Amino acid sequence: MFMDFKKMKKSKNILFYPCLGLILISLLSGCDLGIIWDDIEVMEGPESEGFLVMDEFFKDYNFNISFDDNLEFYERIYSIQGEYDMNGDGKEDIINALLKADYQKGSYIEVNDKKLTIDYCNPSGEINMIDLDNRDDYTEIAIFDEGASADPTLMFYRYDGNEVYFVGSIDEDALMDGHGKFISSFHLSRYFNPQFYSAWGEFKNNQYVLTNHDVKQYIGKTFEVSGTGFFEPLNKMPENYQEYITWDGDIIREFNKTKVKILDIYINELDPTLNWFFVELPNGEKGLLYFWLGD
Ligand SMILES: [Ca+2]
Ligand SMILES: [Ca+2]
Repeated sequence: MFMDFKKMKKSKNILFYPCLGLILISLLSGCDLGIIWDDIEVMEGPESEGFLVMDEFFKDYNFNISFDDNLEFYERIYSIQGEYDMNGDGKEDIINALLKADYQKGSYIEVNDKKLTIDYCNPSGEINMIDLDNRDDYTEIAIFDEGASADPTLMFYRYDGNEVYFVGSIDEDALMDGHGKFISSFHLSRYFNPQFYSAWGEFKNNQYVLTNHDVKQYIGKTFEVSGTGFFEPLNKMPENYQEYITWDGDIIREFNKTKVKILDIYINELDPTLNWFFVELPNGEKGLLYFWLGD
C-alpha cells in the first residue's frame, strides 16, 4: 500500500496548532503514557512505543544558509553549505544545496560533487540532518517543504557514498521512532488523549509502505478529546458514514478534555485515514465525530 503525502490535503493552520499542542503536551508530560479511565482500562499512546515528533530526531547541526532577504518569500533562493558524515564512513561529506522557493526550477542537493536535482518543491530554507533509522550508518538530510496549500512535508535525502537519492517524504506532523517507522498525522487520532493510530509506515524503494494497525481495540474506550470538531447527532451507527459528512459550520463543536466514548471507528483499509468516529458524549448524545483535514 503506497501513500503520497505531497498530494494529501492538510488541516488548516487554525486546526493544526491545537494538534501540535496536543503532541507537545503529551511529550512534556512524560509520565502520561498510560492513563487510567473510568472503566479501569490502561491505554498507552504511540509515545510508549518510542514514537516522537520528528524534530526530536534532528541532529544538533546547523548548515550555513544564505539568501537575499530583500526578495519575497516566494522568490527566495537559499544557498546552503555544510559538512556532515552522511554515510557513516568516518569522513565528512561536503554538502552544497540550492533551494528555490515556490517551485522555481533549478533546486538541487550536491554531496561530494554528486548532484541531485530537485524538480518540484516549495522550500522554506529549513534544512536539518536527521537519523531516520539508527540501525543503518546513514544520516539523512531533511528539507522542509511548505507544499502548495498548508500541506507541509519533510523531504528526506540520503547519500550512500556513491550517489544522493530521495528517500521519501512525509507530512510534517508525523511521528517517528528512530528505527525506520513513521506514523503520519493522517493516521493518528490527533485530537484524542491518549492518542492512537490506524497505520504505521516505512520507506522502501522510494515508497511509503503502510502496515495497518488494528483500531478495534479502542472501540468501547473513553478518551479525552480537545479541539474543534464536527459532530453530527445520530441515534445509531450509520451504515455508510459518508452520507452524513456535511462539513457544515453549524455542527462545529469545541471540545476541551471532553470525555468521549468511541462506539465505532470507520477505516478504509486502503486509505486508513483516522477521522471518522461514532461516539457518545458525556451527556449521552451519540453521533458522528470528525475533524477538518483538508483545505
Ligand atoms: Ca562520509
Ligand atoms: Ca541511520
